[in-house]
Amino acid sequence: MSSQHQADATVANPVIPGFHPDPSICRVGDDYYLVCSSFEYFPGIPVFHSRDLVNWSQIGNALDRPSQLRLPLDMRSSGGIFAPTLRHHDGRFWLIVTNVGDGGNLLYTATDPAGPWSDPLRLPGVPGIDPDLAWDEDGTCWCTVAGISQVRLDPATGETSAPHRLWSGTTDAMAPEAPHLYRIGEYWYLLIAEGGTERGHSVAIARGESPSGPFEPCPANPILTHRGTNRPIQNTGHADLVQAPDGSWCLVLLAVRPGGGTPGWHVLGRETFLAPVSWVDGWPVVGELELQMPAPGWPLTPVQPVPERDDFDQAELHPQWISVRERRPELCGTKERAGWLTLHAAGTSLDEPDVVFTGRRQQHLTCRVRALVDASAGRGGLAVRLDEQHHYEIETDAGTVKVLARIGPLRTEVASRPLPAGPVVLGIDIAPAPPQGSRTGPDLLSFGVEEPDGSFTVLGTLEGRYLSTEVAGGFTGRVIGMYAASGTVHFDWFDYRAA
Ligand code: 6LW
Repeated sequence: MSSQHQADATVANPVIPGFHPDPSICRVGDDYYLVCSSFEYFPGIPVFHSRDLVNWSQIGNALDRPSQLRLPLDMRSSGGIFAPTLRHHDGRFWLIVTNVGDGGNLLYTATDPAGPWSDPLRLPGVPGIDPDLAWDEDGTCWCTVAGISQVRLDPATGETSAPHRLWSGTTDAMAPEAPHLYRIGEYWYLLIAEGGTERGHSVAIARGESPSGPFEPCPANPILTHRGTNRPIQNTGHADLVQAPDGSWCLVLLAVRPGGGTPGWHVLGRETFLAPVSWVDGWPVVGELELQMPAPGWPLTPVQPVPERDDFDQAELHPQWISVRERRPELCGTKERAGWLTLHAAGTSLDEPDVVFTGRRQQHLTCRVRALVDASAGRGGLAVRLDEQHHYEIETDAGTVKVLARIGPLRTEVASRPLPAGPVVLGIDIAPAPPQGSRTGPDLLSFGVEEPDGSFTVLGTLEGRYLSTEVAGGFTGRVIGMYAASGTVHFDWFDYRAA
């Protein structure tokens, strides 16, 4: 790692691209740690580290054992892990989160945020989603949830006081949620999101002298929203405040990058952005939120990018890889055939909740994916997945290769071609759609095979809007990966390149 200072350069937003919503951040000395929601995917809650708030690397997933994360098969996609809060207190990291598929709010602790994290302490008395943790000067722990309500929490036992209402946010604004409570200077600040997690999303704040209220709303609320603007970054909300290395302040927040014409479709899910904050009269003022922002005044600490190609030559999978609902070692792993990822089918297709699928988030609007697949003992391939009802795939069973699409209730075979025996390189190319007026979709996805001479033959090209949140609904984003639909399928390598 090298250190550098780029006085007149810019840095890119989002700082963590792809499906990384509901960021929560904490600072410990010179280190920053950040977590995101993970919904139906296992392992859950990606954990990132940074020294500069701009360059982040994933150091693990907090919930990587079945005893920590239960995602039942009857739980729909976009259920599961919602909106964690990460804090450091009393020499330990604390992670509080709602698992809507497993009974509600859960509390975990760790001494190292890379793990291992504890098994969960269940919190039946915490009355809603988006739980926050804050400790006052007396050591009392306050847990604040969407609504906005609060309980006193004993983090050792999980016991809570009766809930009381703190604030309902701006009059008539929908969905007051994502509360975070901070002591900054002489006030307690209650930061929330409101307006819903779609185009109306916004960030508002109130302050008071006590962590349990009363709170006075900021006269300038919302302190951040891009609603009704033509800015490329939309749905701005669900934020967390943090002090920067130079003592100034920043927000991490979620937002999206819609593409195409009307109404605009975002395909990568809700991503993590960074915005500068200044203080005026004891209120935070959020600076410009841009795709390219002026480089901060503190030194930048670049991180090693994740290698483009994973050769599956390690016993453990890199933390970027996520599976649907569970990852049973006997069905998914690199130990059975050295240097290959082996998948054994459970469900019969990506339509099923128990599909054996392992993928990574699509993080770039333009990207190229290739994988060497041996399906001599089964059927499977590469898929772009939004949920069970919205996915495209290229699938081989040794004798043939097919392009398949599932959009809502419809399933269709887009193309089919015979294949010679032996492993085959399957591929997906994704790029923004050329503009063709207001109904242009966000992007095009081309599925094909690599020929022995290295050229790429496209078998089918599909429109990307059907794999967008505006069409599919839910809270996630695209995940691109490998799956087995029948028998056993081996993958020698998987290569993802941003273009
Ligand atoms: C989360 C809520 C939200 O619980 O979306 O955008 C919900 N904000 O705070 C799911 O991520």
